[in-house]
Amino acid sequence: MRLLLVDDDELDRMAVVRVLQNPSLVKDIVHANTAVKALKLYEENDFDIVLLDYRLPDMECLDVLSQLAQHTEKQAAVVILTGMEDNETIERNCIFAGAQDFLLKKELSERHLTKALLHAQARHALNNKLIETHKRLKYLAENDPMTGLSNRYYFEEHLRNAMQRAHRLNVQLGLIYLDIDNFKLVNDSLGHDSGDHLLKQVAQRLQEVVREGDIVCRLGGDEFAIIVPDLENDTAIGALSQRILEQVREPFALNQTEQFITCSIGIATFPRCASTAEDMLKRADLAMYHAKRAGRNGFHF
Ligand code: GH3
Repeated sequence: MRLLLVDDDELDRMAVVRVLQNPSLVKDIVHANTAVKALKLYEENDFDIVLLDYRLPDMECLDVLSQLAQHTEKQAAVVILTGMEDNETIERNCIFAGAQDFLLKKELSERHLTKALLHAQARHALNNKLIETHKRLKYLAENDPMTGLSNRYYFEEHLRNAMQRAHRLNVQLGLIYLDIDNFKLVNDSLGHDSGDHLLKQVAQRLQEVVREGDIVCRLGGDEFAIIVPDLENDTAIGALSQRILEQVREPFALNQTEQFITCSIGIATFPRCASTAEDMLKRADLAMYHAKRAGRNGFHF
């Protein structure tokens, strides 16, 4: 274990070292006598455990904890050391702020310290597992497993936020609604697996054609949407739609043959077309329907 020992009192640090070195609990101990030094060392190194004195001369303990917690890539467990007896509230606050355990300095025996370090590590491992699980669930909730694009749930959330932002900054926002033409024919003639493969390739091309910051989503089936924040004008979104039509018209490799498809696009812009996300989607959907009625393979506002 690599340990960062943070305490401004040298005698207290020595007491910890004596206990730690006795049963060789920890191989490597790095000392810091201020919070600033500790945070710098933490940033530049990898530690398994941080033993942090509750009272430091240059920063509040809770602030140190919150800065440590910002390094989400780090794995260290944090144990607070305190000389204070009446510590219930402080202990609770520290645990909420990210510390894994809390230890009274007067209880600094080999047995207590070993137990605290083991507890801290076990709790930290559990926390990391929870964080990983949460990340995974969030990814599954927001993404389409087949294409890897954002899904409808994420799309609706993001469109709402993007419209609020556009309103705040007084800028325009564009929404492109895209539906592949006669996609059922692909499934019917080449099979569902080839249809899936084609959808994945379309998704990839859409990602390649948009600007950084544009959000491409699969709404479901053969329907896609693109949120275009900071839209300059109607010409810009018309030009993007034209580029998409051209990219989708390029041949796709399927079953060792080249397949040609087209798509229809509906466009809505904020604030001109609608004031809510639901209405924006309806307007873009309606415009797409007009593009289909106009003969497909085109876009419509
Ligand atoms: P139109 O130009 O009028 O939109 O014709 P279309 O054939 O595309 O009509 P429609 O949108 O009704 O058909 C979509 C088809 O997409 C029907 C459905 O079976 C198929 N589909 C939906 N989801 C998937 C999927 O995940 N994979 C595959 N391969 N096909 C799907």
